[in-house]
Amino acid sequence: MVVASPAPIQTEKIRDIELPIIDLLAERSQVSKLLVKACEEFGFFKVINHGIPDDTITKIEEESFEFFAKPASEKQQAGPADPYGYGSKNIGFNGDIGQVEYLLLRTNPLSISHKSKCISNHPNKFSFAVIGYIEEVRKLACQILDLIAEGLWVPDTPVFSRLISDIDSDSLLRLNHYPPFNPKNNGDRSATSFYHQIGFGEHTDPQILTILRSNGVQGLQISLEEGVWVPVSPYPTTAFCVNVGDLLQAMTNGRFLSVRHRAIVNSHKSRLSIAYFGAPSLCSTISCLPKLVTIQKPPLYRSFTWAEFKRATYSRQLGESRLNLFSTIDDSENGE
Ligand code: GA4
Repeated sequence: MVVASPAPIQTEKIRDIELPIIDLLAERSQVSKLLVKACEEFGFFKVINHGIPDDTITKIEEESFEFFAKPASEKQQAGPADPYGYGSKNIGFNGDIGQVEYLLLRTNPLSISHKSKCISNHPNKFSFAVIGYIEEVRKLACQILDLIAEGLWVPDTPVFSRLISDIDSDSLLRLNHYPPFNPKNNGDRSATSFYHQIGFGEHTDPQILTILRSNGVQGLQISLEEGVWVPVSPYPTTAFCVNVGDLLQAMTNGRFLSVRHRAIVNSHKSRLSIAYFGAPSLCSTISCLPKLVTIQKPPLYRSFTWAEFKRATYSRQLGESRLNLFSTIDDSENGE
């Protein structure tokens, strides 16, 4: 969910914290343990030695910058975001306002080849860079999910990765461009806009796992405690930032945290972030893993399909009907 207006900065606390940095080349059982701990304590962590070639990252970054550098009228040809395609300022269909422009794409290669015709003057080059990146990042997401399953001692190791490897997976790729923001040039000196400018309002990611790459410019903040925002350092710049999504929180029966986060615009530099959202197919049923349900820890969530949950999350933002998929079993039995 994205919240429309952020609380003024005076009432917010900004605290520094170091997210765990996990070396994927370290000893396997050690890596699994560290991943589980990070998902439980922070819902966010960074991975290094991830094996994604520099060239794959450079190519997609170059294509992204080339697109965002185009005149507005040309970029509009890839929009409006329906929700896929080019969007500017509006997040979601008619959601809240953020100082961001973006391209939201399905990860299906056919869809990318098709969409790239209105995105780039060299569509083959663009789709080659994007498809290549998605393939690498999806493999990384699967590797992390398998390690997490091992760390949880779940007997069926591919229980999470299978969902995002599905041919009909609803995974997404989002290229975000946050232009620099100069407070002096901003006529509106209200408390919020004077001190910081929201690029993307606070929300949790509804999918399973998000893999984020940024161009070394600070902007991401996470909130582990109500009203306390923690800036995530962009270092090491070679790392990928990974976060637990709502579905992984539900599947782990609340053991893992899907943490609220937001993006702040930097006053000096353009920030580019590339987010891969690993999701199951729309018809997949999501349930708490039996291994994580005990008498002491009864299921916190009822089973639901990704389509149901996605619709509820998106429509909540539009202010439409609210399906309470995160209601407890007790609540639903009480008809609440
Ligand atoms: C947050 C994660 C992904 O960026 C996203 C976003 C989506 C959108 O931009 O269309 C949402 C947001 C995200 C959650 C609440 C709804 C939907 C904007 C919004 C207001 C692509 C996603 O899947 O959910």
